[in-house]
Amino acid sequence: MIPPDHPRYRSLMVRERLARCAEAGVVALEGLAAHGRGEAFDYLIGERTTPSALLAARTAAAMLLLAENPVISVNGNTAALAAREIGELQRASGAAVEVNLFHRTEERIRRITRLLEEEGVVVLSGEAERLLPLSHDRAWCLPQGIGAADVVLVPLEDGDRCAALAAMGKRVIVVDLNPLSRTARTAALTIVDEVTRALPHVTAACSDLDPAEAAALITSMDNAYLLRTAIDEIITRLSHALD
Ligand code: PTJ
Repeated sequence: MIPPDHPRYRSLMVRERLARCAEAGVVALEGLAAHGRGEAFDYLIGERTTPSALLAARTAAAMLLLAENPVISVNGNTAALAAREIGELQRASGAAVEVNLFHRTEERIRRITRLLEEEGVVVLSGEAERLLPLSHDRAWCLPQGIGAADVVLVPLEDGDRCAALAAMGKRVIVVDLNPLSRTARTAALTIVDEVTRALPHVTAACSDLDPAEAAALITSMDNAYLLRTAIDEIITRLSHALD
């Protein structure tokens, strides 16, 4: 039992949830290691949404709203951490939701789908096909989902699928706490923020952006600037660490 007055209560509760979801076959064991890397970067950015991450979240909303076929791609970690937030974003943006896994088994797809549906997410179903030029199982996706998407939001992604999607002409938005990752540098837009903090900002912006602001955000989008700003935040925090 984790005492609520523990200074790292929230972080410990999140770890406990992920451990339970790993036992239930939703989160891959490798997903626990991926979470640890995310935690380390979150510590470095101060466990808060930075102004540049907020700008990225609003730009992501603009991209989703102006897309013809937006799709949110969900893996085990994202489902375990943010099923409710995915449902809220789906309702605000009109995006389709598809489960796409690195450590893919039909059983995990079923369990993750059930977890998402319990939180009100409408999950695409159908016959997946090997549509992406990748040697691993993230290549499997639905022709009417990621296959037909023009904009794909992928929280906690690994870089090569991001590159494959971009090479197919799709605009990829990622949520990744690591501004140095290949994924972050390959995406059209990177939100350097923790997924449960980032998604509600995207959802809120879907409701309050007017068309002129949405168009302006897309015109001025600059992923290199967003990544540089995130790295500058980390450098500033580190340089004041012992003040
Ligand atoms: O469920 P599966 O089978 O699709 O597998 C999912 C994992 C996460 C195991 C798989 O996609 C993977 O190995 O991912 P990577 O390559 O480790 O990348 C995950 C990225 O997400 C890392 O750069 C982490 O820093 C980042 N990350 C981890 N937790 C969070 C996060 N970013 C935002 N919010 C988090 N909570």
